[in-house]
Amino acid sequence: MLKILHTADLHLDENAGERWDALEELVNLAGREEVSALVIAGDLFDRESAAETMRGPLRAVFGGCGFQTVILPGNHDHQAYRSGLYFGDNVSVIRDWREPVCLGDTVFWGLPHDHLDAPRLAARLREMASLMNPDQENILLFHGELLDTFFPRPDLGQEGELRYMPARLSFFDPLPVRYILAGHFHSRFAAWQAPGGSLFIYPGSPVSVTKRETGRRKANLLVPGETPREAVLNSFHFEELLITLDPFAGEDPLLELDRKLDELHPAAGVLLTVDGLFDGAALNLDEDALVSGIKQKMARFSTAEPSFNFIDVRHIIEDDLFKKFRDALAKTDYSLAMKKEIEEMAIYAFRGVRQCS
Ligand SMILES: [Mn+2]
Repeated sequence: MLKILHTADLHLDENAGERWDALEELVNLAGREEVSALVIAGDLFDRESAAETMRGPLRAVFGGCGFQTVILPGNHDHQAYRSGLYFGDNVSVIRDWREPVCLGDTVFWGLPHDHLDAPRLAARLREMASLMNPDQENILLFHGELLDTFFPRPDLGQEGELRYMPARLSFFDPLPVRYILAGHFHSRFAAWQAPGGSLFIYPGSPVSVTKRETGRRKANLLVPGETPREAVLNSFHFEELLITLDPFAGEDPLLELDRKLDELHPAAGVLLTVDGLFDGAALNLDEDALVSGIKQKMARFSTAEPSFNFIDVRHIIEDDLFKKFRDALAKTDYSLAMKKEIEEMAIYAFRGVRQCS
């Protein structure tokens, strides 16, 4: 078998430069790892028109490589691969399920875009199995949904409600293949052993396309004889960050934010939510100053979308009645955690009283 780098769902788009950067990272990684093949298991392009404008520059990216790129059309980009189109030297497109791509003694089969329901897909795979020589190393490229395991629908990317190529792991049993290199599921790297022994692998998108695709992105590095390796990429990816302010913490929330931001990769797109309550008087910080402080800290990330749900409750903490309540609470035997919870409830209750009056 060959050494292979497997990815899918780049969704290249003229308006999303980070996806192009991810493609270049993958090509560089494939070169460094000296793979024989880069497999793109569907949705290289977000749509046909993106393929039209990007085919030119792509030729240069793929053309200079010492490996073969094997592309499977997906549900987003299947119209981009009309016969006769040139994607670069060393690029093969699987346009027909009966016509595999052979590299050395490895045979790459694929199911290009089709509208198959589950029974017809199972039948198609049985037909494909009859064309395969079990004495050869056969690898299947597949772009579609695996029904065996539950994925929340948004984890697929932007697919609406339609099921695309719905497969069960058992559908692949008739095929004499060791690996099923798949695409369509964006969220994360995931692999399953099919009952017949083949391994089904979703690498996850190599660059975040939607905000559901959080965390460092990966690709699948298949080294002959080894279990598939998760190659962690430096590509753009979303990260969710939640900071809940505590009105009695005493620490400047901007310091906590700094600490959490330091743990993120510089290419992260930060989805920050700051909620909770704070005592602006104790911190010498009003809501305006807190917002501009947060924005300043976030400036080092190219994509930062803060959501501000916090409230300065200094007027309540300084309220005489609230102070009396806190003193009384302090003298009780409640645990610290319970006292904190009661204090917070009391602040919310005091806010309600003030708003009503
Ligand atoms: Mn797809």
